Amino acid sequence: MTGTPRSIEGPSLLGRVLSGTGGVWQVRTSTGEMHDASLRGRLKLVSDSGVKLSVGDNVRVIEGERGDGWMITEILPRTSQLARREPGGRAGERVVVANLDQVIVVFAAANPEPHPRMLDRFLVIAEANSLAARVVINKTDLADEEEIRVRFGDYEAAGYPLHLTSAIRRTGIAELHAVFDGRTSALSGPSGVGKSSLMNSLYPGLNLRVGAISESVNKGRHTTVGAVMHPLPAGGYVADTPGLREVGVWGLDPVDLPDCFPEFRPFIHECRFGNCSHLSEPGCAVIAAVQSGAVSAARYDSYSRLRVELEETEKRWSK
Ligand SMILES: Nc1nc2c(ncn2[C@@H]2O[C@H](COP(=O)(O)OP(=O)(O)OP(=O)(O)O)[C@@H](O)[C@H]2O)c(=O)[nH]1
Ligand SMILES: [Mg+2]
Ligand SMILES: [Zn+2]
Repeated sequence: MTGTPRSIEGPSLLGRVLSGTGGVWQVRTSTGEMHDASLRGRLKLVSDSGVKLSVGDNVRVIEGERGDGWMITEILPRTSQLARREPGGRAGERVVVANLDQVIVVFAAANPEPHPRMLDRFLVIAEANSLAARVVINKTDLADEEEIRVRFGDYEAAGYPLHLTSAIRRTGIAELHAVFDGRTSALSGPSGVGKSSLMNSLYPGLNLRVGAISESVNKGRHTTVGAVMHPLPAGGYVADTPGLREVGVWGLDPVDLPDCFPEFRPFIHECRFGNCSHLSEPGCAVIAAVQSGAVSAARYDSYSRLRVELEETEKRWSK
């Protein structure tokens, strides 16, 4: 519709925003070059009325004249986003990464001990943003494979692809190429589970920092460190998304929570009451499904805890 905007600066290039630091954005152009770019003044005005630039955005950039540096002149429409609702109801949302194809949630089979209730929170964030999600259990060298499969069987039953890997033994790594290559993925999971190690064994050139360093660096900081996207050699990107931890702060509307548990979906419209919270109402089809074993009691336990938490948050916000 708009075509390539022409101006005295010359034609624009398409690019992807990989990170942002204090008003300067690192943009990778379609030709593979990296440029530091700032938002053109006119776009800043537009962004006040809603569209805020985010890591992952596809943009047009031009090189300014007289050594002005590179400028972002246009933000292209998004196909998806990972966003949190801001406190204060309708005040808007903060986009953490734009144009994601999937969320990969990594947990360790041991060290740190996996908490499935925490895994559920990561998956809820993916579902709330309508993003496909997968589960990777790393450090399989530290536990028995059969036990791991039983332990995480609820996720396969709920429809999430489950991958078992050991970054150290390099098992299960090759099949991850089919998962990451050519797509934009957000990597999430607790600290120390081996996310960086996995990426390094998949893509040796990536050289992500492994070990406790990244954690200690982030410890004293109160500002949320933004997402950073890494281009992959076979095409695609992987985004490191710090802060993807506490589902409460994502500000989900409690009534949207049941739909964030895919295995509940066949039941949530079968309850006696249309506005059933699936916590304690008579004639609740979700509770009946838990009792019959059709839905995992552990996953339902996560649901009920989160539901209560989100109702509390909602009350605090509306004050
Ligand atoms: N036994 C075993 N140890 C692993 C494996 N993968 C990673 N580790 C170790 O686990 C520790 C943490 O690995 P990282 O890759 O830094 O973990 P991370 O998830 O990136 O952690 P953060 O960046 O803090 O979020 C390191 O000491 C790794 O050597 C594995 O498959 N098996
Ligand atoms: Mg790491
Ligand atoms: Zn119900």
